[in-house]
This record gives sequence, C-alpha cells and structure tokens, in this order.
Amino acid sequence: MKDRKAAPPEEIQDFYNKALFYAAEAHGNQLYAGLPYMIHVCMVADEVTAADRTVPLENFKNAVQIALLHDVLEDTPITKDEMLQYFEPEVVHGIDLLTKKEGLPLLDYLEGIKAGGSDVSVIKMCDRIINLQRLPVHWKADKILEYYEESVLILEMLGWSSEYVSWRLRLKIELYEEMFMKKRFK
Ligand SMILES: [Mn+2]
Repeated sequence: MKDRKAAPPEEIQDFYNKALFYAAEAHGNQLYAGLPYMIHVCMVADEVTAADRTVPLENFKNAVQIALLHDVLEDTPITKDEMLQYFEPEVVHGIDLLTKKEGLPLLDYLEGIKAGGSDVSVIKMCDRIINLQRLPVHWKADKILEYYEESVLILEMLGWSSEYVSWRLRLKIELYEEMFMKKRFK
C-alpha cells in the first residue's frame, strides 16, 4: 500500500473513509456480482450502521472499519502486518477472525468469530445478509443448498449477538429459499 500520511481520523466519517480508501485500493479491479467490489463492503457497512442504530454496538468505529475491510485479508495479498501500520490492532484482529483460513473447518471458523465477541459476530451476519441477496450465476443446486445450510448455522451460532440482525438474517434466509431453492428444486 502507498504511504499515506494524513491527519489522524477523528469523526466516524474519517474512520469510514480511511477504511474505504484502503479497501478500494486493496480490492482493485475485483468484482462483486459484476460490479466494483466496493458495493459489497459498503452494503455490509450499511447493515452494520443500521444494526448500531437499533442497538448500539460495543465499538462502532472499529466495527465500521472491520466491515469495510473484512475481505481484504481473504481476497488480496495484503497481510495482517501491513494492515497494522494503518489500523488499530482490534480492527485487524476482527478482520483476521472473519478471514476463512485454508483447511479450517466451518464450525471452528464460526466458533472463533463467536469468541471474538458480539460486534464481529454482527459483522459476519451482516456479510451473509448481503451475500444471500445476489448469487454467483454459476452456482449449481448443491452449492445453493450448501450455502443455505451454512447460513442457517451462522444464524444459530452468531444470532445471540443481535436480535435485530438475527431478524434481518432470518428474513433473508427465507427469501433466499423462496427465490433460489423452491423454484429450482420443484
Ligand atoms: Mn464479504
């Protein structure tokens, strides 16, 4: 990443923009549903913002940065150490918890997030709320079903962190079932 010496951020907008610039540079030309990848991370950050408005998160400034940066370690060559030069250790730790590691079983991955606390659990649910609304076109029925089951497990394991976000996720799981499963399996 380029060296970026700016005044330290103070307001939430500054925290948001710092993370958004970093994420945009990191994800470069990556796409989400055929659109610039930033649409995905901004939608996740918006869900997190709505959650915080309903019941305040433990640390909203960190949470909004984690939301914007949550796919950087998973989808780009950037390392934790590089991110630590720009972001608080708690932020980088949260992103690390949300990063799927090669060979790590799903249950262990979700246990790690759960142990990471309620904010990071909320962010994982927000990510899934967004992803359930648009599916990669090449997904076949078995992958669609697997993603459904995984989403139900996410709700079961992380739902404790927010009643509001659980309600949102439950709704999106039901819509997913309606839109992508019933039609295809009939
Ligand atoms: Mn994501």
